Amino acid sequence: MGPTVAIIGAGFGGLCMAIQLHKAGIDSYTLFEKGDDVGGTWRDNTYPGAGCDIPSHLYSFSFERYSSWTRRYPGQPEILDYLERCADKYGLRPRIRLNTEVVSAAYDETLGKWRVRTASSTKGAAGDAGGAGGAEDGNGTGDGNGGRAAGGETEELFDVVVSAVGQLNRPHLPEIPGMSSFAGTSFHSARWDHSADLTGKRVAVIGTGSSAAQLIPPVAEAAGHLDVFQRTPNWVIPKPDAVFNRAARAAFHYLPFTQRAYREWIYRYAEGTLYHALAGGWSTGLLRKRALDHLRAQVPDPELRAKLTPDYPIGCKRVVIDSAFYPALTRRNVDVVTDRIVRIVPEGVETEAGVREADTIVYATGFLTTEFLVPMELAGRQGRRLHDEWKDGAEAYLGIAVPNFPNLFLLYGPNTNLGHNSIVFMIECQVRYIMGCLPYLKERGPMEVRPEAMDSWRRALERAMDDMVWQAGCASWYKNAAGRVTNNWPGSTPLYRRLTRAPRPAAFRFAR
Ligand code: N01
Repeated sequence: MGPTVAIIGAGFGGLCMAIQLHKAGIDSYTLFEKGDDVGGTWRDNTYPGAGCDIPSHLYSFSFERYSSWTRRYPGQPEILDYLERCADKYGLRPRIRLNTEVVSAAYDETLGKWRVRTASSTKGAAGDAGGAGGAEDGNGTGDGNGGRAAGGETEELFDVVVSAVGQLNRPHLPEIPGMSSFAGTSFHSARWDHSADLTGKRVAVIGTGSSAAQLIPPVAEAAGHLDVFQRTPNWVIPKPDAVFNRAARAAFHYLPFTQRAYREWIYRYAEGTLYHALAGGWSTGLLRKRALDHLRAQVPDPELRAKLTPDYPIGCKRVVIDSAFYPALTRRNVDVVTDRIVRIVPEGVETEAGVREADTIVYATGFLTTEFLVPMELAGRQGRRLHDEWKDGAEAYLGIAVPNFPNLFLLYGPNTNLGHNSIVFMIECQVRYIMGCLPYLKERGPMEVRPEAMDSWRRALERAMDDMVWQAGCASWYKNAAGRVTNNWPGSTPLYRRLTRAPRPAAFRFAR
């Protein structure tokens, strides 16, 4: 009998953790999922055109290669299908509790265990409301708090808690006056309202990040007229998508080395070209040139091109990887609006230059990214609240462990996001590390990272951050209100793999 493990969230992270526990013969885990199925972000984001701008073979588990990917860059349905297959193949379903939200977890020092409280969540896949219409000035829907049953909480004891809630799970609605006065339909990109028929309608899309870039082409095609409200232009590089023909798929299937070699090649390519650019290195100029060439090739109109040309260092915000976005913006039924939005009115969006009428407003305005593990309440030793410990910004040793919170492990935690490679790689590193901790737990009891280890980790991160492009020159979802980069990993992925190869006992305090 292994330790009892509570895993929170059934996306890539939670499923990976469950699979590795299962493979190790530890079936004493429970995977809590507040939505009504597995898949995490790939269950929530169903907007038209949703997909991944990281190649399929890299954006999947290294231990669960899938030879049937239909294209180089997978669409959302295909990724969701992959994750569902993984859950089925490894027999995880009986241990997954759907529609069950972890409300709080408190460490009981006497027992050396976590008291995990759950409540049944009631609405929809994402566990919260869908539309933006009822949200007055951005404070209402999409904060991940909805859907919790009143009362009816259950408490269970676990040795270990693994949070796998991700960084991009809570939609951000902007604070624009008058949002609830809008007479049409409105919703966030991650809570797509599939009952809204956009055919021939006047549509407004607010935001031009990666989600907007993916949904704008199909929306532009369906809509009568589309206004794209751009506050800041993004750097965009091409996405060389391609369908895998039968020969390629047969090669991946029957000659596994071809799949391994392909995966290794794209991994090294992403690492080599993009990481050095983010670190202000030799490839910055090349990447910038590639983006500007892409813009020039796809947008002939110099006035529109000027609007779309960023004036901050490339990589400072997440680079958009897309080849259909710019052509959609050049369509005759699409306007790129750069006038500042003043308010939402019943007829549409009012800017400094006047009202733009709309039947539907899509808020492609990103996520609440720097408030990690919200809205859960976690309490460690002496009842210390995790959110108090993190009041100046979330942080964790290796992005995984937090002082005073024994046997709590984080997947895709603070400072482990990438702007240049596959997050699945990072998750696998973290899961391997946590698996490496379990034998210590068995022999020496609950383990907790030492404050000194956290301090030296923080100093190393700060030193590495100095080189990175995210620090200055732009606002982004990578930074908290105080300007501290809480989300991104400033090193290379081979370095992270090395650092997380195995736990260093000297970095931890053990109960015995
Ligand atoms: O969100 P974003 P996203 N008024 O935060 C604008 C991942 N992802 O959902 O730049 C007007 O990037 C905001 O403007 P500005 C990926 O990591 C991956 O698109 O702040 N505009 C911006 O244009 C990505 O980075 C895939 O000035 C307002 C937009 O809204 C992350 O998810 C696919 C505003 C928000 O962009 C988030 O992407 C999709 C306001 N008040 C997403 N507030 C893959 O393919 C915000 N904006 C892997």
